[in-house]
Amino acid sequence: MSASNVSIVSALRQLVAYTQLEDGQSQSFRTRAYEKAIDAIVACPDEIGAYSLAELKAMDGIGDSTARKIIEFSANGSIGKVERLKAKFPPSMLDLMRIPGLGPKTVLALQKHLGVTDVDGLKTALSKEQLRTLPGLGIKSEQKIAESIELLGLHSDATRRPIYDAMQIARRVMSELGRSGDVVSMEYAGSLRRLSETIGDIDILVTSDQPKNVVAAFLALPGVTAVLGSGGTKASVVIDDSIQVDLRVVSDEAFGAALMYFTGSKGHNIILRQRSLNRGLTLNEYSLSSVETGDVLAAKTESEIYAELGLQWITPEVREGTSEIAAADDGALPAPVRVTDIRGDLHVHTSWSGDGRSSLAEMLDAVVERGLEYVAITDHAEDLAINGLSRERMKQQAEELDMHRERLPQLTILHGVELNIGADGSVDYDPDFLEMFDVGVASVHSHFDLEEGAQTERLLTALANPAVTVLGHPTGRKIGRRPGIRFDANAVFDAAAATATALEINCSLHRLDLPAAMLRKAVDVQGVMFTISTDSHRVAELENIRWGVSQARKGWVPRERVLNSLPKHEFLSQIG
Ligand code: DGT
Ligand code: CA
Ligand code: CA
Ligand code: ZN
Repeated sequence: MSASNVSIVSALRQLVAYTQLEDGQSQSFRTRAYEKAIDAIVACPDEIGAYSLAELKAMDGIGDSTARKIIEFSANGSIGKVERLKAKFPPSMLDLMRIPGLGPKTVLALQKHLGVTDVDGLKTALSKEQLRTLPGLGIKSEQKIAESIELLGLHSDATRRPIYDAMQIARRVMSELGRSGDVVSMEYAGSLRRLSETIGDIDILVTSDQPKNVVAAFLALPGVTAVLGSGGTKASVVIDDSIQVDLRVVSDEAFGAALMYFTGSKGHNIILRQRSLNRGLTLNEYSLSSVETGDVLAAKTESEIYAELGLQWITPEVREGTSEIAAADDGALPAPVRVTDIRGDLHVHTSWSGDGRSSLAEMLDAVVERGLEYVAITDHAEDLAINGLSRERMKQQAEELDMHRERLPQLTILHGVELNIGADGSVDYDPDFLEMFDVGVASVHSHFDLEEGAQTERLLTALANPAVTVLGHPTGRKIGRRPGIRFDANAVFDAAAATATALEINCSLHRLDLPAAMLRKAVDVQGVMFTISTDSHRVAELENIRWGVSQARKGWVPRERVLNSLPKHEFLSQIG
């Protein structure tokens, strides 16, 4: 079986990183050649793993040396050059390169002069004030690096990966493994299925009557950099030196029981097992069965097992072992929001603003294709230095939208704008100009370091602005990269209710903002409404709606509190 495009691309990305280390610089003619090849492969609709050397070289953007490395990877699942460099530079040095302020040159110097090759070593060196002794570094850069580490949360647990990264790898592994003919069904479980923000390891569950073949295919996947263990029905590997993936193969009859067990959380499982015992039943990864007779009551699906325990099916996102089982018992767990409940997307960018990748027409067509009833086009307002639209451009966009309204009568197209909340809570343009918009999504894109009181005031001012319909990605966090602003949540949620401003649940896996714990608080404030919007910058990102829906579930948000689940006329009268 040849390697898929996604695997080839991630192998080339690794090659880029190691080449940067080898060269001690971020860019060289070699890294540029690899990156050009990556772009070419990403844009290529064919599976290039099956191409010959000549066919690869004939592709625009792929040169001789890169083509040879792709052939090597397709044949061996690894690239010799990368393997050689790994012997010199431990993979943990790549983690160091991800820390803002640490380029390849500094990471090399850390190894050469201090013997530091990982985050723990770096922290020790920082505490001994050794970085300032390195060539080209000083006290200032030492402080900067210490701050970066602090912000990234690397001090707490460097081994967990942001969900975005883990999801990419899980989907890649599953698409590769699915190509083996022996897989009947497949699902990711564990913290990934519960939509945790960071992932310790990826758990993948497969049903098959040929478990040995599935395990063999798993061990041979491209991108496997270590095998931690394997047996007849399970195996653990490391992918891209980056994250552990655990595989379990079970029979199709036991899929539900196994999926429940490996989804966890551990706390959820413990409470359910106790509940089973109280009823004379035993629950494990194979089945729910009678203690006395051993008869199997349920095993095939999760719903049957929950039903036998007198419970409604509990959506994985809330299985944290807190109060979800008690709530389900009382019928107090909200019915989970579904992707099909969403009738409109209220945060969509186009190539009108500099960071949008799809045209307005492409976006609108894709929205229609997805069966939405309404959409708000919300390109960036003028204060966002690189991407924002001037007043003139906004007026032009309004005219163009009229054209599309004629072209697409089945879709209600709203003219929106993504406003920037300034340090003082003010937004772009002036009140008269703002009146032209149907929807204003106001977001924090700057001044992340103000103290809590100032951030609260800032948000309260924005919420009080009549042009603001929705507070976009309210904390501004980027999971694993930026902690987001701190504010008095009670004050902000009360104000959201009082001003009828909806709180966004941003669907990007980098953001998932509001975070789940804050959603649960906001749900408790009567009158607060939510929007689930993709913040798409290209057509493909409209798909991300599923993550926002999942995040809403994790925050116990009831369907009727989701503004963009309302039928069109009701929705329009609400945003009036
Ligand atoms: P992670 O990997 O740290 O992000 O979090 P999880 O929840 O994916 O944890 P993991 O991979 O260790 O285990 C996956 C699931 O398997 C876990 O959520 C529940 C189940 N599980 C694992 N070990 C145990 C155990 O000792 N007892 C019980 N009841 N369940 C377990
Ligand atoms: Ca896990
Ligand atoms: Ca695991
Ligand atoms: Zn946006």
